[in-house]
Amino acid sequence: MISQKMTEAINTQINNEMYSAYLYMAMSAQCSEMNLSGFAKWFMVQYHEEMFHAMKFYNYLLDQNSAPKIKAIKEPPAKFSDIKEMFEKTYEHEKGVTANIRGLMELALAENDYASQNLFKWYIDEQVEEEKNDVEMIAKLSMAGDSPATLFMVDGFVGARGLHVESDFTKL
Ligand code: OFO
Repeated sequence: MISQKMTEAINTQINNEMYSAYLYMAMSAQCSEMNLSGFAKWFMVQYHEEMFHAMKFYNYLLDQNSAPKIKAIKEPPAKFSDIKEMFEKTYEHEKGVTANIRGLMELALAENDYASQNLFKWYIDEQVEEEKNDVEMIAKLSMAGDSPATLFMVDGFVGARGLHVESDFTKL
């Protein structure tokens, strides 16, 4: 059993994760429009990862006999000036997500809620990976500069990213 305050905080984070998925779907759509299919795939994999994050929280609420509350998802920005800006925005967004997860952990610590602390530990580790990916991508794109040929090569490289999370949420 978790507190009402914790239920509400997790519900808010489900919505944040759904927004993350939506944001990366918007970025994937723009990459497809730009014929950068590798980056489009990278962001679509990220979309699935975010859906996984949302559904992991969702299932935790069900396991704790607390009702998930489905709220409206904010509209993401539709256009970005270029790929590098997308990753800079992604990095800023992920730093915000890290702060959200830390807030959840602080609440769990204040409430001596050990089960939620265990769950949030998984997200804390995940955020280290998420931010690292963005920093590496920004560095690669800085090295590529304005060269379309190099961007084409990087597009091929990032398109090799595979999906390593469960996307059938009936199995979580
Ligand atoms: Fe991108 O980590 Fe969830 O939101």
